[in-house]
Amino acid sequence: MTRIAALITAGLLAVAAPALAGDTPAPEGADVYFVNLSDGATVEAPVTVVFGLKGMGVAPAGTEKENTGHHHVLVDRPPLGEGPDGAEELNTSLPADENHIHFGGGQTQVSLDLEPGEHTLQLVLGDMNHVPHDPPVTSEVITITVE
Ligand SMILES: [Cu+2]
Repeated sequence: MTRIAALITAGLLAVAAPALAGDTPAPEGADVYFVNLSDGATVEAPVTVVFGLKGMGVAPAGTEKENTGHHHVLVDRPPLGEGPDGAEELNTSLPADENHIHFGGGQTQVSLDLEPGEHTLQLVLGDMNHVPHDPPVTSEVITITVE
């Protein structure tokens, strides 16, 4: 490949990448929030977490429908956009592991069996492909203490 062809290919990739993900729009005023927990709360395990959503609807993962998404709980990790991959994670499917719990069935609450101690929680809405919306619909990060 010539140098010029390589540059053109790289340019095309750079232009194409953002369109592949993170481009599901969220309506103005959309918000996700903790219904039953507040920052600094002390609770007992298992911890019931109820997800609140306004301005959008809940739909199972894989559902292509405007202004919908499914819930995720981020546990004990930096706020979305400040993880190891930085802002890149705003355009990427959320991983599925103990720090990123998906509710692809459209669930609106969970009972978390957290170890005693301090934990941080954040709610993040994801689109049909588990990618945050544009702009991302996220709650504040709360810190709770599990007794
Ligand atoms: Cu998901």
